[in-house]
Amino acid sequence: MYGGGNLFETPKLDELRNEDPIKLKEFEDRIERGEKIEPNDWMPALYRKQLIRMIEQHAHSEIIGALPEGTWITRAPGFKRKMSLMAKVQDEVGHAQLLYSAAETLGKSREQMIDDLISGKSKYSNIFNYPTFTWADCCFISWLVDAGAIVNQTANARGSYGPYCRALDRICAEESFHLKYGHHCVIHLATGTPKQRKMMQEAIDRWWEPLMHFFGPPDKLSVHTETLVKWKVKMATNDENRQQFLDMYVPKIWELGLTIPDPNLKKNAETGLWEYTEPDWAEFKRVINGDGPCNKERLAVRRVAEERGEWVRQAMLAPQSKYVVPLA
Ligand code: FAQ
Repeated sequence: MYGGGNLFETPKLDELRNEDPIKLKEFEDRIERGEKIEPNDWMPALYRKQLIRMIEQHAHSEIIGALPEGTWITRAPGFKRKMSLMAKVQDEVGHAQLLYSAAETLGKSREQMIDDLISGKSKYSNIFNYPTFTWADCCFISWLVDAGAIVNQTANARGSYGPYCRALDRICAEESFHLKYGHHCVIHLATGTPKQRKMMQEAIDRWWEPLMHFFGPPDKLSVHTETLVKWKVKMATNDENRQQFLDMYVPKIWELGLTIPDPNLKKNAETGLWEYTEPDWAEFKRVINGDGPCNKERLAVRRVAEERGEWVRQAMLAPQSKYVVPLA
C-alpha cells in the first residue's frame, strides 16, 4: 500500500524555464484551440521529451504484450481460435511498429528505443510481466486488457500530437476487433462446463489487481498527468480512465455470473464513482522497475529476437554485405 508522499520521481516542470515565453504561449494557444502539433512545428523540449517517453513505452508495451498471448497460439483450443489469436498477436506487433514510427518523428531512433527496452532503461506496461498459466489467462488479456487499452487510447487519439493521434486511430480500430474476439472467448468459458467456469474465475482473481495497476498510479501520486493533460497528450487522468473502465466492464463481468476479487467494489450512488480497495502500489512499483514475475523472461525473449534479426538489419543497411546474394 502507498503511505502518502509520492512513490515516483518529482516532475521536472522547471525545465520550461529556458523556453522562449512568446513561442511557448503560441504553442499552448494552438493546443488550446484544438490544433494538432506536427513534427516540424516548434515545441518545448519538455513536450518532446514527454511524448518520446510515453509513445516509446506504449510501443514497448505492444511488442512485449504480444508475448504472454503469443505463447498460446499453438495451444489455443481449436483451429478457429488459433487463427484469431495469431491475427491478434500479429496486430499487436504491428501497433508497436506504428508507435515506434510516431516516436521516431520526435528524434529518437528505433535502434536506441529497442536498446533501451532490452537494457531495462525504458518501461513498458506492468501487466505483461505476469504469466499466462491457462487459456483463460489469455482470454482475460484479449478481453479486459484490450478493453482497458481502448479506454485510454480512444481518449488520447483526440490529443495534440498529430503522428501519435493518427497511429492511435488505426490501433483503436484494430483493438475493437480484439475486444469482440476476447469477449467471445470469455463468454464461451463462463457459460461452459464447471471446469471452464472455474478456470475463467481463477484468471480474473489472478489478473484483477494488475489490471487496476494498468491505468497508472492514482492521480494524487501521478508524476506526469498534470503536464500531459495541460498539453492534451493525455485526454483523461489515470483515475478517470480507471473509473470509465469499471463503469463499462464491471457490469459485463457480473452479467456472466463471474465475480471480482474485491469485497469493497461498488458504485457509489451519490457520487456516481466506483469505490474499490486500493491496489498494492508497492507491488506495482516493483513490477514496473523490473522485478515482476516475468520481467527477466520477457526481456530475454526480446534480446534473443534482436540478436537473431541482426543479419537481416545488416543486409538491409549494407546491400554489398556478405549476407546478400547478388542477382544473376
Ligand atoms: N505500467 O505519472 P504517471 C496495450 C509509470 S497498450 C508501467 O501516471 P503517465 C495493448 C510511468 O511510466 C498498454 N509503468 O505516468 C495490448 C511513470 O514512470 P516514468 C500501454 C507505468 O505517463 C493489449 C510512473 O509510472 N498503454 O495494453 C504504468 O502520466 C493486449 C508514474 O506514472 C499505453 O502505454 C503502467 N501501467 O501515465 C497489447 C498508453 N503506469 O516514465 C497486447 C499510453 C504508470 O516517469 C495485448 N500511455 N507507469 O519512469 C499512457 O496513457 C500513460 O503513459 C499511462 C501512465 C497512463 C500508462
